[in-house]
Amino acid sequence: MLANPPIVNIESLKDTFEICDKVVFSAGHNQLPRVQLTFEGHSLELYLHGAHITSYMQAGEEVLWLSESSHFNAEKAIRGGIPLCWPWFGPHESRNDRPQHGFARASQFRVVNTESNALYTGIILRLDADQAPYEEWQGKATLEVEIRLSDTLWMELRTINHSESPLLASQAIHSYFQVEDSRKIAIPELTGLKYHDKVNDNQVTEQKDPILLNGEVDRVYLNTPRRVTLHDQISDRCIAIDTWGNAHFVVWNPGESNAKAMGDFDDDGYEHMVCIEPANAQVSPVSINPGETHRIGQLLTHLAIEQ
Ligand code: TA6
Repeated sequence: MLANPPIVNIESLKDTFEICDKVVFSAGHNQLPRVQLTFEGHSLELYLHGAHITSYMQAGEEVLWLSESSHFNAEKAIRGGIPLCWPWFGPHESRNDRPQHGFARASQFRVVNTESNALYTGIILRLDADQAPYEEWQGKATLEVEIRLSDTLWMELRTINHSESPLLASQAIHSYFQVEDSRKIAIPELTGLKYHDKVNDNQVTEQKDPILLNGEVDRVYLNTPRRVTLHDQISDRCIAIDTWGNAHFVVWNPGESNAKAMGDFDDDGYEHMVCIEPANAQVSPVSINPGETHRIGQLLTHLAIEQ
């Protein structure tokens, strides 16, 4: 949590950034500031807390999984939806007094711009460099998040290095996808790729057969293609995840015992979700030169199933 998160006045957000019924601000769970975007028959909900997307309804169908046990408090990340892991992914490399997955997902972003046009409804949010809660990150980097809703969901994380020296950062767009049964999904593009298996001492392993989520799965795939697809073999829905600026995809499902052990994770939630995350994991962080901007992003597209 930030040392002193900026106080947000929803009325002033409405006055400055609201756009008819396309971009609407309100008090969400626990009075956290919430934004709802709509574009034709599609809608999206996000919180300024973590610039965290909590719902993406594509033609009326929810694409993301959100835990009903999520805390929705200023100290913790919301469980589910699309948490943003920044400016590091995973445990901090040297400090055990730093939170897992960085500080952006438990920080309050400010709105920079909102947009409604014939192609999309969009919003840009920013976590300013002086908001960093840790001295080693004070004034170093800004995180700008842009989200565009149409019949797809386009989003990009931009890291701007304000410092005088190269900035090492790892990050992930930690999307929780909703599925009918996590044991009945396919991500065909992963077959044949090597991955770090975090459930087996980070051993580099090859994905010989189609992925099977049966128990805890926590993998950092290497040399990944720009697109992977998530096939729900029960509902027949297929989501394409097109990405840029990432060297890896992370695939995670906690399995039954880990889900039960997490207070903010529904006990049976593991049966209905899979995380597929474009990432730059710590195995190879990005180096951003002074004054430069690094971009990582994803485009989620609902693919009609070929009959
Ligand atoms: O992305 C996979 C992962 O790094 C797992 O190791 C697991 O820790 C997951 O993220 C969730 O982390 P969180 O801090 O949100 O509980």
